[in-house]
Amino acid sequence: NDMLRWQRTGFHFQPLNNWMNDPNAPLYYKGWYHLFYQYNPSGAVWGNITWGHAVSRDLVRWLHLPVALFPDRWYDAHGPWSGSATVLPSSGIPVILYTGSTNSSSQVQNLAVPTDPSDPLLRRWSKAAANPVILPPAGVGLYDFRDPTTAWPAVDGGSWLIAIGTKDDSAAAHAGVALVYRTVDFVKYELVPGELHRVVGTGMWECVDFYPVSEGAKHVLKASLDDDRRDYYAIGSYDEGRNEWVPDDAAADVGVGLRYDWGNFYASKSFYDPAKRRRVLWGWVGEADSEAADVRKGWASLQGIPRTVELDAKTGRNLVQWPVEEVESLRMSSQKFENIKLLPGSSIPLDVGPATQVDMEGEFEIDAAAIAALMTATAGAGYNCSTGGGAAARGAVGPFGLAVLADEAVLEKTAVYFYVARAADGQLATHFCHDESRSSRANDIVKSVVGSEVVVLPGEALSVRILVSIFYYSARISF
Ligand code: DQQ
Repeated sequence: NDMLRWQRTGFHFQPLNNWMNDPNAPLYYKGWYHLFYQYNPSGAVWGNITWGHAVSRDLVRWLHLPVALFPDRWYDAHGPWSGSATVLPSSGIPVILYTGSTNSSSQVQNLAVPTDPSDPLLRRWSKAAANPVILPPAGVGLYDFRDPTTAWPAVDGGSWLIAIGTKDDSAAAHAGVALVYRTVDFVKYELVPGELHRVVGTGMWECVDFYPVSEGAKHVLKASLDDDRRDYYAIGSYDEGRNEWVPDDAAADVGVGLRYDWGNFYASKSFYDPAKRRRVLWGWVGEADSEAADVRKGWASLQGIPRTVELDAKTGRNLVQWPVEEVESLRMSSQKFENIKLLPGSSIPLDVGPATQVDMEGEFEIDAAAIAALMTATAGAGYNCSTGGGAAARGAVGPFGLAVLADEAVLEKTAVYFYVARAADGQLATHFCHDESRSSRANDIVKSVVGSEVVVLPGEALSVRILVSIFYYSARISF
């Protein structure tokens, strides 16, 4: 157990100990990136929620700071829950809006401002005397009204708009809904008539995120679906005058279409980084192993390495994400393996030597003859990562890729692979999947085989980037 307690991961952000969930209010201030997060200071399970706080110069190396928000008022007695920051252009100072789970567990929105804006580390926060600043409006469930977004400036040039997620269970709609509020001073708010968007059947929308891409030509709407604990986004057009966002493709609407990630990745939140003029995305990576194991090791969850996110110029229909470039500053040595020929059924060990963290880039070219043969074979019913038999089920062109975190005997391995198949329409479709079914020999772990189709243009090589974070033992953890 002592050994377990000292286990840490690399790459990803984690507090020194205990439980963490959603990323909150990411922001950039006076040369520092700030990350807040839902944090239980006294255990490795969800509860006693506060806002943990850490800062970084480069989004990679973090300095842990004291808890920023405690549940010390009636309006957040059961926890300062998730929220977002908005940096006001007039003063350059951020404000935070967060959900309070009140002393009766209803959900209200609260305002907090820096106590000392001259402190670049923003260590102390003052809760507004006017709190709570937003109560659930008529018709909205007291327990279904949470996670305010970052504000965006309205076209009137004077007011701000924010979105808040809820659900509508009337008339069996079970709809996820995003409502919009207008404010001038972040103290008084007005519900904007109508709804930004709703999708029937998707249930409660947690941690809504809403942001422009492609210089504002399109807007991304993201919701975290409480029902299935997954993040879904969609690309669409925003009309402020009508208070409406409409998806480009109704069949790929929020909650039914695109996902940021097929692994554990929930309650994500983005922010605009003015220093590098990019949008950066954070997401909570929950544990796949048991609560008992979390308690034994003394901590639970990570924030996945932050990603830059932008509209995929190639397709215009989806986002592309990449680990922030600063991650590359962690590279200490490198090795190249070239011209490796992968034959059917073969597996080739790559000796990367001893390392606790590995950042791999791979590129695959498929033998033209194999593709030609695939095209002349009878078209199948298509392929699906989750039902395709995983990394062990061999097809004509796939699975091929990388097996990481393998032990000497390859009894354990995590396979990350491509699979090229003919879709039902006869066209080639490339799938990118990962298979956790042999990622550990422990039997109390959720092991998934997941992935999706990826767009590949003719002549494009298949490239993959994998950050492997190997558990290491920390010599000392200070509390
Ligand atoms: N986690 C927070 C809520 C949010 C949920 C509570 C999402 O504000 O809806 O810890 O994981």
